Amino acid sequence: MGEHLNMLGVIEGFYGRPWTPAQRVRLYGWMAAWGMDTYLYAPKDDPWHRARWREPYPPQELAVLSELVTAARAQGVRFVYALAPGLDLNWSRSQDSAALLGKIATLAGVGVRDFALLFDDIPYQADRAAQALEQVAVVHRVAQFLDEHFLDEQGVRGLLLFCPTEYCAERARPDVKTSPYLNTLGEHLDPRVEVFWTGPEVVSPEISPESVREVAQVLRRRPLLWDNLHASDYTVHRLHLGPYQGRPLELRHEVSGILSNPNTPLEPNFPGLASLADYAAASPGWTAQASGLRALRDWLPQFGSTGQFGSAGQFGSGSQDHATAVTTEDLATVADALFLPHVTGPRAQRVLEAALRVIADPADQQARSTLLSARRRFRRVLHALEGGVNRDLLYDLHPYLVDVSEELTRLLASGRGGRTTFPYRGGLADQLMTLGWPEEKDR
Ligand code: GDL
Repeated sequence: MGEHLNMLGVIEGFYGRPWTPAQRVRLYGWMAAWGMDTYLYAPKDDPWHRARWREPYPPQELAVLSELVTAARAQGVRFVYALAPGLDLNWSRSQDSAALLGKIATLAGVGVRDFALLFDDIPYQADRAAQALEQVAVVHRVAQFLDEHFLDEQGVRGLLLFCPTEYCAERARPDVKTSPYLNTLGEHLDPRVEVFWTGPEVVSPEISPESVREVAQVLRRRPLLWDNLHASDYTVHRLHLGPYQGRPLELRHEVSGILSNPNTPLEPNFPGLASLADYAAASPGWTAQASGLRALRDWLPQFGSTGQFGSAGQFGSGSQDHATAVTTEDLATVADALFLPHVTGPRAQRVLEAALRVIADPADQQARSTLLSARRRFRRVLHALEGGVNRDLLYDLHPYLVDVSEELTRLLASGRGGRTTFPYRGGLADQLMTLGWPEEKDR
């Protein structure tokens, strides 16, 4: 993980469909290979994690968690269980504190030793300093409870992580430096408790060392980065396959660790997470672009291009038709199209420019061939997956690969007697998306 960070790993912390137990175990395998050491269990829509946090897990669900703790440990990955009681916790009610400690005790009972308390995305109280003090009281009560009952053999307490309600600069009022909420936390929260921070924004295109130093001063500790760079739960239009970008290497000295809260579908997280691990261990001269390409090269076997078919048996010969073998350049074209939240990659930009030229002049052969070549690459990736063994990856990428191919087909047909207008596909959200961008029409 490199000498800079105390913690490196993955948060299952998005809204929507949680990963399956099998997917999580698969993730732990990747993490072990990449030297990542921490997995935070915090799927927003596990009802027992957040909406119905007071209720105990049904035995079957608890058994699943217990197996995951063991599976993570077997790979050298620390399983941190997060509880998110903030939507309706009333700390002055003894029933609520009993429910909260009861929940922690149940998880500790199946082997969890590391916990997190999350207070993101909850209503603000009018008095934010008072809200911070109440959250501190909750965290300290849990810390005391763990100290009393669940120390390890060396008498050491596990990790206690905390996600504040002002978890990025854009949420701080009036600003990071003078926020009563953040200053209260800094002053009162046990210094051993790690505090999450997502950067200047919820999804931060860039995070500067200076911005983190500023919040570290207020919090009186280096924050733990909860990085939403690759998260996709706020849109169905994109996945994020780009590298870990927009974070200078020096940032590693300013944070206590980095945990990525990535794309909702698991499989497409391979390149982004591989690149994060690469960043964590990087030496000067490292570039995100080269890291992204390395990650895509490592991802290639999942597309059936390195003979795994033969050994897998199921699909016969292993002599995959050479013409359909996926290349790193094919994956780079797909990754550039589904790059990062605020930017597409250079290959996608070239396709977009060619598309504009084809619209202006349907006879522009050079532009047409750029579109045809891009479509060939998208289709090659799709066909390899269709015939491949990684069905989850096919299912996860299928809608995106088809979407781009279809649009390219439409553009190539335009001005050639082909059908130039399709019924609007995207429903209301897509139509709304074209509206109301007075300054950034081409976003
Ligand atoms: C958030 C949520 C997170 C979500 C992400 C992206 C934090 C601390 N909380 O605000 O659960 O996945 O945005 O939508 O980031």
